[in-house]
Amino acid sequence: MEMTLGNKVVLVGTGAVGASYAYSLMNQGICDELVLVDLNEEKARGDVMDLAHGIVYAPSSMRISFGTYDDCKDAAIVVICAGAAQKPGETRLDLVHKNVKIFEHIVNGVMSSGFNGIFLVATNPVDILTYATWKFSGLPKERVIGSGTILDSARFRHLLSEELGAAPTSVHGYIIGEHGDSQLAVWSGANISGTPIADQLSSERKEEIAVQVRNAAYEIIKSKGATYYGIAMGLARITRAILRNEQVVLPVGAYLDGEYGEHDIYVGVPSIIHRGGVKKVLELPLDKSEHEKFSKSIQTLKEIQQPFFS
Ligand code: 6V0
Repeated sequence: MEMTLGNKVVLVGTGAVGASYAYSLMNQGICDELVLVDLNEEKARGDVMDLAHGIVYAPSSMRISFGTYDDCKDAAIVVICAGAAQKPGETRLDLVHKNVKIFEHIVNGVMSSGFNGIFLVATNPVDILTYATWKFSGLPKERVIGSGTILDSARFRHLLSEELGAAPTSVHGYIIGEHGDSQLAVWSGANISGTPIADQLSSERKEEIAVQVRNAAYEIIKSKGATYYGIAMGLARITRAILRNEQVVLPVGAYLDGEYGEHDIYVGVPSIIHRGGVKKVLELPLDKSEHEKFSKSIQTLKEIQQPFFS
């Protein structure tokens, strides 16, 4: 059966991340119709009202309503930001038990509607939960996408932009691997206008930047309890790339089926995004140490994933 087109988005989970994502969609005029679903009906209904009052000042109109899983039937994208959030001191991987259970319920609910679009997953641990969404949904791997390292790569580019005094859009570099502690910065490919960045920074400075990227979430959570604006913009960027068939390269959580010599795992890697989801996973020419770190990151994820999906 042909996948669902159109540009209706259903958001499951209107907590801090979900509500910020909805706000970004509205501000950027990305879709015509947005439906909010949450276990906490009252909160979602409040968000619908609050957001609806902003539409008159948005770049284009957007129908926004409260809904249920039945509304996913003709949705182009279902975005999942629902679940338990990371508590101070808790790693993203600590969340796995709670959230796999929640996801089984949500994905089954969405699929029962007859949904035949694209899933976009943000809930942590995002790599494992993207894999869980793929398994529970039975959809083709290209149509299940995780936020992967979209946020980590944005944090990396932000820090590099400050370091080099150039706009983050002109500074290119990727964080790949787990959206979590085993991620790595691909220094070998980081560049400003094609000029390698690695040569311009000392080893110590590079390590400091990579650590700052890795610890950003912990730092923000410590100061204000949660992180949401950065990821919301990242999710909106992926949504726009899908709905407008942009064929743009973004670091998302994509399924590896032989790329980088790895199999059966969702992980953050640069990928071409189009209307059908992930069009192609790009294989960065990693140096030896990067390759080792990437394999290690995948191993870390597999050890957590295997007990659930062996
Ligand atoms: P939050 O503010 O607690 O919101 C979670 C929402 O999920 C709440 O509104 C709940 O009512 C709702 N919810 C819980 N269970 C269900 C269910 N079964 N069905 C429907 N709704 C449900 O959390 P917050 O919005 O801060 O974070 C959401 C998730 O995003 C967490 O797992 C975070 O760790 C994760 N993040 C992911 C990032 C990424 O880069 N991928 C970045 C930041 C946060």
